[in-house]
This record gives sequence, C-alpha cells and structure tokens, in this order.
Amino acid sequence: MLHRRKFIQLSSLGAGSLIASKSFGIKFKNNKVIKPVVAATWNTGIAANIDAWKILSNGGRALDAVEKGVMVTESSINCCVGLGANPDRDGYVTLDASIMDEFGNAGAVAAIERIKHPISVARKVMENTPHVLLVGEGAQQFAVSQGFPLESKSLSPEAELEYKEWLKTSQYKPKINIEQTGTNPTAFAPLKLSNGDWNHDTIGMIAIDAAGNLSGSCTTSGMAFKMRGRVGDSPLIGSGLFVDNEIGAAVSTGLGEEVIKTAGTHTVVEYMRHGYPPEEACKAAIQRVIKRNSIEKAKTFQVAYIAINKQGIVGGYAIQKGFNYAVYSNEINNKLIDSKYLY
Ligand code: SD4
Repeated sequence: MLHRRKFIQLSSLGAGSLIASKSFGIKFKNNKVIKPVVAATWNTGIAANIDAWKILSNGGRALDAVEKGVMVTESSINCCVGLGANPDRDGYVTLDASIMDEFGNAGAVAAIERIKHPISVARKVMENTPHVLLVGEGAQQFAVSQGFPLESKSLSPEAELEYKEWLKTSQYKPKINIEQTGTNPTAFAPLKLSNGDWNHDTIGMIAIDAAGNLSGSCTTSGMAFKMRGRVGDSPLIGSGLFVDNEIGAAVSTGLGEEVIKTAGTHTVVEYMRHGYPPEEACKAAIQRVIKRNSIEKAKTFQVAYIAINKQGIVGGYAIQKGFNYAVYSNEINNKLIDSKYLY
C-alpha cells in the first residue's frame, strides 16, 4: 500500500489524478483515459510505432499492434534487432522475444536461430501450445512446424565486419546500451561506432487499444558477442516484459542480467499497482537495480524501462543519459522522448 508521505510526494510530482484504492487497484480521480496509445523503446520505435498505429487507429487489438510494430524492426537488416544484428561470440545470431496479451497470456522464444520474426513465433507459442517459453533448436523446430521459413545462416555485411573486428581481440566484455561517451571511453564505448544511429539491440513495445486493453512485446538479439547460449531478460516474463490488464504494462532494455535479478518489469507494474504513475514506477524499479550494485558499478551499464498505465499515461526512466522512447497517440504524433535518468 502506498504510504501517506510517499503519496503526498507523488502528488506533488504530478500524480494528482491517481489514488491508490484499498484493494491495490488504481482508480483515477478523473475518468479520462487516453487511448489508443503505443510506446516503443529507442529511436527505432518511431518506425515501429507507425505500423502499430495503423492497427490501433483502426480500432484494432493492442496485441496485433505490438506484434506488427516490432516486426518492422526485426525486418530491418541494418538494425540491431533480428537477423541483421551482431552474432554471439561463436558467430551465430541468436534471438529472444516475448509477447503478452490483455488476458495475461504469454509466449516467448529464446536463443532461436535463422528465424526472421521471433516475435510471431512467441505469439504462436502463446496461442498454439500449453507453454510459455521454447528455446534453441526446439523453438526453431516449432517455428518451422508453424510455417516460418528457415533463413540463411550468414551474417549481415555490417555484422560480419563488426564480428571480424571483435575477433581480433575476442575480449569477453559485452558492451551494451551505453549512449554517452562519459569520462572513461572504454567503459562507455558505444556498441555501434560508425553512424551513431543505434547502439542497442532491443525493441520493446507497449500499447493500449481503443477498447482500453493492454499488450506488450519485446524482441532482441541480446548482447553482441555474448557467450553462446546466453539468454537475456527480453524473453523472460516479468523481466523484459510484463502486462497486467488491470494495472499497466512495462518493457525493459539494457543489461538483461540486472533486469532479471530484480524481476524488472514485474516490479514496475507492481509499483503502478501501488499507485505510482508510470515514470515514478520505472524510476523506483531502476533504484532497485542501483541498490544491489555500487553506484560506480551501476554507472558502467544501462537499464531502462518504459511503462503505460490503464489511463494511457506513458513514462520511462533509465540509469544513464541517452535512453529515449517513441510515443504515438492522437495527442502525441509519434514523438521521440528523452527519458529521465539517474546519472
Ligand atoms: C539483453 N536487454 O539481452 C537485452 C539487451 C538490450 O538494447 O536491451 N539491448 O540483455
């Protein structure tokens, strides 16, 4: 339950339209709900939102929007997500994805290879199996059985170049989501040096549809040059993605190990259940990550969350400067928003 003093602080932070009910549900003082709304992580969220918005603005289901939206990013061979992304340290591109609908159904795949749209396989896991998560070869076999074509093993030209460069030293120091150059150029080196367009490898998307239902999706190639078999937060329900249609939805990006250890997105949604507005809920979950690390250590990696509540309000928070997310609604016409951050 939200303590009185904390609630007063939140109210002064602009949370005045929310009250926490005795049953932990959230009631809004005014009944205004902004819908539909879609939000997606990073600048790649702009293109993804456009396809999601086509569905939402036509009265479509949030689940369809969050699947179709992130498929745009998965298809882009010059991007960070999907088969065009950097491989693991043995040279294989392995992908993770998860999806959740308004009924709390969930599906996910991890370490899947040679499949262009892991998010759609995750949806098939949710809809056509009694399971939540399929991994590796089994996930690939399932995808093929569902009609997904097996794509080529070869790396994209850009990933090939980066991998060859990495092989020169083969240092096992995955760099992730560090957007600022900072004072220590090694620790803060961006993942992608050439055009600066992206230096992250995940897209997370959350949406509320015209019917007021929530869904979310998350898809990633994980860390570049990761250990073979490494799985991050993105396909783990409650870590990379969580949706509770009574409360809200959240997705994460950043160093997956830290998100997993704090059950990141479930934590965000639970803060919202206790009355925190989305931005404050994300901040509180980020503080949980900091709490189990020294500040010095936390300054060397990135974790970021975005969240949406039942009122259609979107917020985000990150450890480091440089995280952004795109929001599309009737009021906000697909705008990239710089996230607030701790350091
Ligand atoms: C992971 N969270 O596999 C993902 C990586 C990420 O932008 O978000 N990259 O740990």
